[in-house]
Amino acid sequence: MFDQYGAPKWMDRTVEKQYVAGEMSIDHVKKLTSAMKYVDAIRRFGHLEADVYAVGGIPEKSNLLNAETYDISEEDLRNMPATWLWDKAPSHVATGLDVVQFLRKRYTGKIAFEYDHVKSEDERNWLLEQIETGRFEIKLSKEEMVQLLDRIIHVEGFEQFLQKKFVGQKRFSIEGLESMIPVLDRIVKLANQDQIENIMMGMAHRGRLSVLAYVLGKPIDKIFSEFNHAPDKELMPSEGSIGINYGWTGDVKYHFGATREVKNGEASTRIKLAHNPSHLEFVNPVVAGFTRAAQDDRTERGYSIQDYNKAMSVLIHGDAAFIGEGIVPETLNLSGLKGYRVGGTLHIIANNLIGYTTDREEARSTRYASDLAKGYEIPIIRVNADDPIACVNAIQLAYEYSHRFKKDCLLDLVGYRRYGHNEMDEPRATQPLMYREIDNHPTVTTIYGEKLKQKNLVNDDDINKMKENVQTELEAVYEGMKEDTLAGISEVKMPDVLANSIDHYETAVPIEELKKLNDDLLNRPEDFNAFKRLNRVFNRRKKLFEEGQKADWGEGEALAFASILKDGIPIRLTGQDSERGTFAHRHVVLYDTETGGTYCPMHGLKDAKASFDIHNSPLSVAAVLGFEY
Ligand SMILES: Cc1ncc(C[n+]2csc(CCOP(=O)(O)OP(=O)(O)O)c2C)c(N)n1
Repeated sequence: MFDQYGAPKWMDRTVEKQYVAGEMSIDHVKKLTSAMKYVDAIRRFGHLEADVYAVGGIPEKSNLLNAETYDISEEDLRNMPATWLWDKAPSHVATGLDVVQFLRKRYTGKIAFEYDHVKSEDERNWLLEQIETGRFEIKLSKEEMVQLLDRIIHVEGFEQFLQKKFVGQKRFSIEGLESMIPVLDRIVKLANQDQIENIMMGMAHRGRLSVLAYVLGKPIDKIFSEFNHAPDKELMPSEGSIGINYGWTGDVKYHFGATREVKNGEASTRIKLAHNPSHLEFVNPVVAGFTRAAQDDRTERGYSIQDYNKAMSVLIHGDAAFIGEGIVPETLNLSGLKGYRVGGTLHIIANNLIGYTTDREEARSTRYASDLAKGYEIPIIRVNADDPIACVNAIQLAYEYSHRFKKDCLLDLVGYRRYGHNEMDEPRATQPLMYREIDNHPTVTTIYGEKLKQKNLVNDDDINKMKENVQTELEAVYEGMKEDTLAGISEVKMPDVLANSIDHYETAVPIEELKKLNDDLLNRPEDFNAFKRLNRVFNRRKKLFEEGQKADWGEGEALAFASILKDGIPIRLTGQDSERGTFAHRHVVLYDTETGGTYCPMHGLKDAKASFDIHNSPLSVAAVLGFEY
């Protein structure tokens, strides 16, 4: 064969020699530019043909990924040295054809990548390098692969047990997206390794009980007991807020939050899942606010001091809700702003291809549920939920990006929904074809179990034993529940200030104290170039206050802030045009007329014992309110 065909052309460097000798034809140049365009297209559009759909059809072939579109043949590619197209090609990638085949594998596999919308060169290079070298991928040991199987068998077994024991009750099963649990496990592990003190999480109903049981470690008997007490057993075909009421707020079992402490060696990480309102996605700004609150040290005067290592945030979204609800872009818009940023949120779309009974085609004008994130330059990693190893790898990359660049990253976890929106709904009435496919689709434990069987890591007996063990464990918990009580679920009491009137609180401040605070508020740094017209306003106020013991609205507010800071209570004030005040009464951040630099008189208060944060917010109502809440 070698004699017959000789060495490949690229090896004798004919093309290179021709180039050096100035003999390169225009045809050569055309072929090279075509090949480069094709390679570029694979990087940019590989996601269009990626193998990320467990059900719901194989994506159509795209012309953008067709060599013919670029007028280049296999033969042409074979005759091209790899390094002409890809200077970092690994040594086994020799020809242009090898490059194409290698990159196709990388970009159209079980994980898809979209990062062409990211404009930072540094970030693009980093992502490209990670993706193409596969450096982010975790090398799971044999034991870890089996543990992963055991983990998803637990999740599946838990959901099946609930189905069996609490017939006709809603649980918003995770089935079809079981890999979400190992994904969250990985985040917890990485955050703990990085000594991040808090993981603040928000999510809606889908898979929440499994997350509570397996990620938050909520005692399973408690979950069972909440099922026993649900008065909505027979009623309520949809998600709603009628249900068991604890105290005055009233809520249902799949809205409860929880906290857990995980410890590994020295470092301890607290996971906090926020309570969820029925209103989808409204938890997003609340979780961002939790995270910022945990990061901000507010014990000294000036702006508070932020430490990203104190907390990170994780948000799990529904595919229909993420693209549909306006609160989502409102919250994403906060992510890069000084007053609101939290050093990167990990977003996971729990993508089951359907929202209640609404298909993709009806739910959005975009191709993907994640497309909104592109406008915020958030890298998108899409993964097939039927491949738990790919899922864990995908979140590893998302975490590393987010941690490194202190920016948001999104994992589009694509699976399906084995039942209806809830377990009382009949999805075959509205999605007959999809559910015919789902009914015939093996569960992830079966698919992954088969994979491990092929690797000789487990056999059928092992898998059956794992499954039986889960049912036995759960049965023991169920049988061991002594009484059907709700012990341990504390009633939420109405806060005093709401129960009684705020008028009971004494807030007056002695006039001498106010005078001193006022003097301090009028101090400026020596080299500060004040705006004269504003100075006149401040001087008029001073006169009015000292001579007439009167204060206008702006003066009154400034003195109120100052006295609160003196009491050691930090203040955070945000909203549209907060610094100046919409009607120009405040001016609590002053601009140097020569340098444009700023000075906040509240930061010059010698007696202040706490931080004063003030930020102009974007033009948002709900997200800003949620964040501050
Ligand atoms: C703001 C708001 N609108 C409507 C609803 C009612 N509702 C609850 S779940 C749901 C479908 C959500 O679909 P998706 O986001 O894809 O999540 P999935 O249930 O499929 O996991 C709807 C319309 C709600 N709870 N909140």
